[in-house]
Amino acid sequence: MPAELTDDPEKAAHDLTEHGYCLLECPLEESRFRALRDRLEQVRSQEREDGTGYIYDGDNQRVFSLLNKGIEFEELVQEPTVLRLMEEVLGYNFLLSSTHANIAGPGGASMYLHADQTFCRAPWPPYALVANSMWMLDDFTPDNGATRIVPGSHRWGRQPDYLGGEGNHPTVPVCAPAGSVMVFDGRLWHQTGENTTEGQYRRGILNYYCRGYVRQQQNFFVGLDPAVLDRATPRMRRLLGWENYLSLGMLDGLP
Ligand SMILES: O=C(O)CCC(=O)C(=O)O
Repeated sequence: MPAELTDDPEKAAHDLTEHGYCLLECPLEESRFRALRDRLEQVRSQEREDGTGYIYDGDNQRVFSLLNKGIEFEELVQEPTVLRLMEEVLGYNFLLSSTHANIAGPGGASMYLHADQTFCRAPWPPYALVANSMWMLDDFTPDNGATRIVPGSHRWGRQPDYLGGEGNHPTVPVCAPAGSVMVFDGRLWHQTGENTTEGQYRRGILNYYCRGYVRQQQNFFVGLDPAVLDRATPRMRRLLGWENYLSLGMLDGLP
């Protein structure tokens, strides 16, 4: 029985432990969701037009460093329902690791099967080091490149054995209406699906988090627009890594 779309945080937390992922009904008001989608669309098409767009595997596109590209994205990485789930998985003072969009374009190829914590060599500890959230800005369907997963793989404690053929392990698509959020354990094997449609773009935003002692994917200390830091809430500063984690991240000793 796969995870079911829910607005109940306890059911979501249960699915996340049991299945390695859960599906939340859109926690945003309609107007906020529309503003988010519109802003991503503006950035996506602007980067395509001015030649800075990262286009790959056919007509797929990544839009990196979203925090520097719109206030809507700052709010999104702090969405409380998702943060509560992240805290359950990643514990005290977890961090934002990166935020970017992945758009599966018509004819776009699938991504290789992977888990998000493959930076850590096996054997993995019996808990997740990272966790991800996929904000679905369009309906995710089997045809337009919905994220595909290997159910139960978060319990296997390792990445796919590519030489042993596990890169082709059977997967299932995670389908849900636009606005839904899939939160998933960093050990879950997954990939972007192939987009076999003629004209549909599958837009998703990946807000990725890590334990407080794991290196972030994005280097906010070097690359963050200073204006974002100037207006950052205490919670945002903590997510970005501006606060210490126990004895890590000290300045002149502990605060
Ligand atoms: O776009 C997706 O469905 C998944 C993307 C992904 O797995 C990744 O960027 O690591």
